[in-house]
Amino acid sequence: MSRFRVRWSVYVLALAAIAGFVAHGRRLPASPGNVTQITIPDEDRFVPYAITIHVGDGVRWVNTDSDDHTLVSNDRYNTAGHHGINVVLKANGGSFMLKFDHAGVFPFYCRFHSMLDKVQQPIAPGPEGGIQDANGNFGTPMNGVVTVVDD
Ligand SMILES: [Cu+2]
Repeated sequence: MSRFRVRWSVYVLALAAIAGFVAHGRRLPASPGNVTQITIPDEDRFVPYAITIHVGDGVRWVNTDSDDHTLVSNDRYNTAGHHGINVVLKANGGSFMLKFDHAGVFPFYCRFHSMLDKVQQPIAPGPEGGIQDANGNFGTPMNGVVTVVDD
C-alpha cells in the first residue's frame, strides 16, 4: 500500500467518524419497534376498533376502501401525544403512520363519518353527512382508540 493510499484511507475513516457523530448528534428518529396495522375495510370503520401497543411501537392506518377517509386525533382525550393529527387517507391504499413515544390513550375518528358532540365524543354524523343504511339508521361513528402502555 502506498503512502498516498494509507493517507487517503485515514481521511475516509475520519469522514465516516464525523458523519456518524453528526447523525448521532441530530438524534435521527429511531424506527418504530412493532408496527400494528389498523385497516379501513370496504366500509366506514377502523378495524380493529381498539388496540394496545407498547411505548416505542408504531401504528399504521391503511385505507383499503374505495372512498377517502380521514384520521383525526380526538385531542380532548388524547394523552399519548401527536395532538393535531388531521390527515386524509386516500381511497385504495392511502396510509399514515405514527410512532408513540410515551404511554397514554390516542382516541381518533374520521371527520367524514363521525362528528364530535359538545363534550367531544364521536357521534354518528346524521343526515347531514352520514351513510344511511336500508333501515334509515346512520350507523356508528367511525372512530377507534390506541392505548400505549409502558413495558
Ligand atoms: Cu371515514
